Amino acid sequence: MDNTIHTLLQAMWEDYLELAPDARSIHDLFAASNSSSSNNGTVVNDHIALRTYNLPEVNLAVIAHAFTDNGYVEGGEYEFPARKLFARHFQHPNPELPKVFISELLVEELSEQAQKHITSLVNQITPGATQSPLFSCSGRPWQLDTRTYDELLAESEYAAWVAAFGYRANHFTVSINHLSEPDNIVDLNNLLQKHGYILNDTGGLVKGSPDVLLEQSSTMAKKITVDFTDGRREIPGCFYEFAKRYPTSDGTLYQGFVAASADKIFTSTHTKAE
Ligand code: OOG
Ligand code: NI
Repeated sequence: MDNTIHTLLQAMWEDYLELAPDARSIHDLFAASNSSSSNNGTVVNDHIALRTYNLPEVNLAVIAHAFTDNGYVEGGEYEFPARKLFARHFQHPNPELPKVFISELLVEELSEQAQKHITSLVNQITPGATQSPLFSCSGRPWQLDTRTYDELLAESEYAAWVAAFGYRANHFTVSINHLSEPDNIVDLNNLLQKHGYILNDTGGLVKGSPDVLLEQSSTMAKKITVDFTDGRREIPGCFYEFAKRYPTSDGTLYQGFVAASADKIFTSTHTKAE
């Protein structure tokens, strides 16, 4: 495997474990149930996701660079008008590497006040910092106070999440296709709930269907302690997703995403029910 991308993905996984307190135990639950299969205890990661603002310094294309410089190519594009988001996915010719889903907030569609807040966050980034190959797991490159966070939150949960957490994977995704058991998403959701994990139920636990070639579910991000310039708060961090892909007409598994399902996965980091 390409060394640079391997290093980046490993660093992203380690950073993610800090912000998703349930991730290690969920990973180990599936690693254990897979240990007798040909996968030998490995949990295959279907994709990771990153979030950003569409300002030129940090937009989707800037964040994608670390991946496209290492062999990733652009896949589908997705629009979320109600959330004021645009996204693309990237995939690697090596099928063992996870897909990367990157979204950006259309900042010009927010209020003047929110635009000012976001511009002043982005202006704090050290020039050149985004060029670092590890920028995608560097966390928050700006200072943030609770008033700014609250004002952004009132307009956009996504805007506030990026302000609080910055640049890192907001989720990793267990590939159900590579599990020996459970082999279907309903049994997997039941198993997770039996172990006490809280799942995202926006629009039902299962997003998508075999008809759209992709079924997904996710945990709700647990609250973690975050430092602000004026104190600490408990706010939702990162979550875990589960995906089962179905074959297209040529017999290979569908590799894209489904906007209507993605729209519901975004709520996994929300502070309020939608
Ligand atoms: C991405 C939500 C969409 C998927 O797999 O459809 C998604 C996000 O929450 O940043 O992950
Ligand atoms: Ni996802």
